[in-house]
Amino acid sequence: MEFNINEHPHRRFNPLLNEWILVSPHRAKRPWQGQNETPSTENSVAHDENCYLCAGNTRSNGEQNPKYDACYVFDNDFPALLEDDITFESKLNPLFQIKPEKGINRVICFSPKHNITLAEMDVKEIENVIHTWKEEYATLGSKDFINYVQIFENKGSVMGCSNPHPHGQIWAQSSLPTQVEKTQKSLQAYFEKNNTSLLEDYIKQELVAQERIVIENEHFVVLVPFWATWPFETLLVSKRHFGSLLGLTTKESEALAEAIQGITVKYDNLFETSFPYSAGIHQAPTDRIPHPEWHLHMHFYPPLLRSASVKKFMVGYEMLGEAQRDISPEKSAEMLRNLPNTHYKLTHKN
Ligand code: H2U
Repeated sequence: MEFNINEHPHRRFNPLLNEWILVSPHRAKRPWQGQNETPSTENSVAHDENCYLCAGNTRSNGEQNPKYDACYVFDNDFPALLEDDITFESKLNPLFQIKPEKGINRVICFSPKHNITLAEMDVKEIENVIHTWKEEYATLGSKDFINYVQIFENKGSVMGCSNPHPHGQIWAQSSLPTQVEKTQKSLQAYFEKNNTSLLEDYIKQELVAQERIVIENEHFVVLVPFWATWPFETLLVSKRHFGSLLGLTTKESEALAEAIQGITVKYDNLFETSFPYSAGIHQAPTDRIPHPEWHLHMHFYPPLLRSASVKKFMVGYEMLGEAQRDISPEKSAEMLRNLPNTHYKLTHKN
């Protein structure tokens, strides 16, 4: 039998994380009698008096939000990291390693409107979110104890999001977190060997192949990566090689907003639901060392597999062996690419 990439089980290599994943494209048709998620219900009110993120409301610690009219950022009232200086005596034992970690956690409300998400915001509003991310990256990253700034969004209760109000988080810290350190090592090794950016070389080949591209505009590409783990995972990459949000030109900020709007609209249109995901930006560390190997990109990791209520579980083999996917990245890309670019709520209104 000859190998058929759409039929036969195979493994693919993820050059960013330096690990393999198992692809079982023939398995997407299997019956499902397991858990069904409850698709998110619509929030009809633009201002919810019980929401701790809405403008003018009181948060759970008693502080009051200002009557903001665009983005609003505040220090997380329940931070995972603390800024305190602590003395620590390192006792070297390779099996019991410990290292104190300093950092700052921030919450960013994307809009005062409680009942929308990035998918329903216009390009100008998303550009404003990007501008806020950029400012936070610059301010937090300039602190001497902050060497990395992770910007991300958990969307939907299935992804652990605590509140439907459109918001994201920022965790800034003194160490490179594990996923970022792995990415950094891969980007660096590639750059040292080839003197080019791994992601620039990768998207050039993807643009020729045209098999996994979902959206392309003048400055950004959104694709289902060759090595995608989650069924509808996408990677958003700048065409030009630069390391962080600080490198964005005005035109590129606009193109990034368009790309974010484009992919989030397609996601919502896939199952005509507010599509859950965890998404975040990977960019250069802020450790005051030049990082020519870094290339700005954004990951979208959505959990849904075959409908608004059936998610992919990363359990058993994935926990003990390696990540596995059922639908091929090429099929997912085709499905996303063929979806309308107008949000289904707007289409249904007309
Ligand atoms: P998630 O929905 O992704 O959990 O993000 C919401 C964050 O908001 C969460 O980290 C913080 C939580 O600690 N939060 C506050 O800082 N103040 C509040 O009044 C409630 C929630």
